[in-house]
Amino acid sequence: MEELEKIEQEIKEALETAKSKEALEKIRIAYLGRSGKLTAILRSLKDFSVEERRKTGAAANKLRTEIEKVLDEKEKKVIGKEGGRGEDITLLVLPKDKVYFGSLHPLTIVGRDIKKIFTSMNFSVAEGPEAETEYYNFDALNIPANHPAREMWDTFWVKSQTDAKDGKNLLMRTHTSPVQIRFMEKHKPPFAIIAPGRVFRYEATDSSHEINFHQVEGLAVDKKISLANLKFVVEEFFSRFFEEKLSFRFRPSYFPFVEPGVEVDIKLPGEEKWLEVMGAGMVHKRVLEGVRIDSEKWQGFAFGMGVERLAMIKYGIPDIRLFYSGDLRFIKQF
Ligand code: FA5
Repeated sequence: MEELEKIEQEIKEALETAKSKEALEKIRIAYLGRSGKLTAILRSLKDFSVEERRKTGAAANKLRTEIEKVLDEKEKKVIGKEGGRGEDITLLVLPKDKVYFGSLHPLTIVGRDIKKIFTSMNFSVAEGPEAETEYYNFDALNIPANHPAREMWDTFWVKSQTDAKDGKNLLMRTHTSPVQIRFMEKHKPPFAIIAPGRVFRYEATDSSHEINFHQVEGLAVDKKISLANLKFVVEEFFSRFFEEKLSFRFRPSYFPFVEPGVEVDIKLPGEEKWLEVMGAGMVHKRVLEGVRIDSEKWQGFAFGMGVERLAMIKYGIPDIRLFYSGDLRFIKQF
C-alpha cells in the first residue's frame, strides 16, 4: 500500500507538468506499460496473502482506472491545442463543418460567353503579347511619338528593355488594338477576328476604372464593309450576351486609328446612368496602308470593348474593384 501511495503521488506530479502528447505517452508507459510500475504491483498481487491481495488489488485497480481516465482526458485537450497534427484529421472535421466547392471567376464565365457568341458569328480568335512594343501599341495605330493622343492611354513602360526588331521601347499594352496590326501583317483579307486579352493602364482607380482589366478587340475587313455592319454586329452581340433588350447608344468619338470613330454606352438597367463599354469605328486608311492592305479595295470596322464593364452590367456588379478583391463572398456568387 505504501508503494501504491508513492506511485499515486509521482503520477499526479508527472501529470501536472505533462503538456504534450509525447509526455503523456511516456507516463502511460512508465506506469501502465508492460514493465510499468503499477503493472508490476498488479502482477505481484499473486504473492500476497488473501487479505492483502483484496485490499491492495482493489486500490491498485482503482488507481489504474483513474490514471487511464485522466490520461485520456488530457490527451484530448492536448490534441485540440496542437491542432491534431499527426492525428487522424478526419476526427477533427465535424459534421457541421461545410465543404465549399470552387467556381469559375465571373470574368472567366463572361470571357467564354463572348468567345462563343463571336465564333458563332464566324469570327476567329487571335492573340497578341501583353508586353508589347511601342510600335504596335502606338505608332502602327497612327499614334506617333509626341502625338497628343498618346495622352489617352497612361502607360506602364517596361524599364530598360528594348525590342530587338524595331529598337522601340517595351510597354504593357494599353489596349488590345495592337493585335489588329499583328494579325493584318500576316493575313490577307477578307477576315473577321476577335482578340481577347489583358490590358494595363497607369491611372487612378475608381468604381469603373482599374489599372489592369480586359478587352475584347474586334476587327472585320472585307469589301464594302460599312458602319452599318459594325452596328449590326454590336447589336446582335448585346442581345445574345445580355439575353435581354438593353438601351445602348453610339456617340461620335475620336481614336487616331479609326475614321469615323464612335463610343458605345449602355444604359444601366433600372438607373438613369450610362456606362461606356466600347470604342469603335472604321479602320483608318493609314492603318490599312501601313500593313499593305489596299484601302481602295478593302474596308474594315474595329471595336475594343471593356470586359469588366460588360460583366458589371450583366450581373449588376457595382464596383469594378470587386473582380480582383479576392473576396470569397463575391466569387462564390457565380
Ligand atoms: C480603346 O482602348 C480603343 N483601343 C478601343 C477601340 C478599338 C477604338 C478599336 C476603335 C477601334 P478606350 O480607352 O475607350 O478605347 O477603352 C475601350 C473600353 O475599355 C472602354 O469603353 C471601357 O469599356 C474599357 N475601359 C477603358 N479604360 C478602362 C479602365 N481603366 N478600367 C476598366 N475598363 C476600362
